Amino acid sequence: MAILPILEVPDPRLRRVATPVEAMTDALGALIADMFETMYAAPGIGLAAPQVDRPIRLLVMDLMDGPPNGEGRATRNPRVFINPEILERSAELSVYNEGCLSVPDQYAEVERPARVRARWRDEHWTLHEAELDGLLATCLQHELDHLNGVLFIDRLSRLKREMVLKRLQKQRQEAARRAAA
Ligand code: K1U
Ligand code: ZN
Repeated sequence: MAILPILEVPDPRLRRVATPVEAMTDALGALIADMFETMYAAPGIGLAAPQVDRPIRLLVMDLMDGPPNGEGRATRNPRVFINPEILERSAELSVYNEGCLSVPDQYAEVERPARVRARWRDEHWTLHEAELDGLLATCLQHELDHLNGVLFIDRLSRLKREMVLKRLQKQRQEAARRAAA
């Protein structure tokens, strides 16, 4: 297993539209394992294959909403989505303060449909169809955007997007200054 480098804005590779996955293979299984290791190390709750420079329609997620362990704490609940599609979106919207591993340490409120009906395959190539809500719906929409070359900052007003990118630039400059000192 390996931790993969995560592409960051403004890398043009984040803007590619990803291609469908044809079949489950050993190589795909190895990529899924690497993506989970990368996501947990970041840390994050989701990761799309284009973020690690694999422009295919695959994403992984873990909202740590598994059954509580003996101490009553949340446990890992890894989920794999291959070729995910959104079939229906609710008219009702919800707002979540989203982050993105490709826009490091920047958070902003994004409005999206509160519920979606989605279809996807898992790592056993089993087909699923379900209505999702809450953070699962928000995170799936965020990750599916990555498969279409869209970032959460594209869904902000121009003013808010510029503020986020300016903050990121400042943070990068400070990190470079500290590294040079
Ligand atoms: O796609 C990504 O870049 C991952 C992103 C997923 C996401 C977060 C919030 C709303 C929608 C989608 C992240 O995981 S950002 C980091 C984050 O949210 C987090 C990190 C540590 C603990 C808990 C959350
Ligand atoms: Zn993201």
